[in-house]
Amino acid sequence: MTLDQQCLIAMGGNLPFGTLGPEEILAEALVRLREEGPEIQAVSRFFRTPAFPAGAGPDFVNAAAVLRVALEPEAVLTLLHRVEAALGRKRVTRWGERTLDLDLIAMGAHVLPDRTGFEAWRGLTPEAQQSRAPDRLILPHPRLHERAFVLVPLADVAPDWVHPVLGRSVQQMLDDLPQAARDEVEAL
Ligand code: PH2
Ligand code: MG
Ligand code: MG
Repeated sequence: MTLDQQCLIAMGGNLPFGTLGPEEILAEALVRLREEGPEIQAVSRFFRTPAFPAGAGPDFVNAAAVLRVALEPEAVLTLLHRVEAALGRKRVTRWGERTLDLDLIAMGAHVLPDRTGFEAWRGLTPEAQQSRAPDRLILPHPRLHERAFVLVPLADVAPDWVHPVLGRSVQQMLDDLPQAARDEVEAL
């Protein structure tokens, strides 16, 4: 694995932490990330998005960032988890409410664990997605191309990044989504 990768990060949260609201938590997360070492090359606007699945809780604030790091993917994940924990993240329920979620969406054109593993996770039915979580890092994130709350912020910072398996750019994947899904993502 080559080092010095461009990492795409999705950021989100829908619960306060102490006196900080979701927007302030995301801003603080960027400060902490910078302190952890990565160069932050770009940060998107912040967006208000309805919780997915619908009715799962308060609206989220979502954003995206491009980091440059000389780390293995697992080490990037550890770093992201450290910043989440510092800002009140408790891992209780999957897809539940949270103060801060930092997801590693992609590292360059790497596919982890490999194409077959990626395709197995991408192909899960919605029911299986609810009940099964991968126990290892899958890259690119297997749901990224389905989610306006990921793609709209990413289009601010990396519209031309091409998905190494699907062969479509962020902007193309976003254009593939229904207009109604894109309209739900509102810049703050
Ligand atoms: N993250 C989730 C589950 N649902 N919904 C929105 N709108 N934004 C998110 O970031 C989000 C979500 C799991 O990480
Ligand atoms: Mg997430
Ligand atoms: Mg996460």
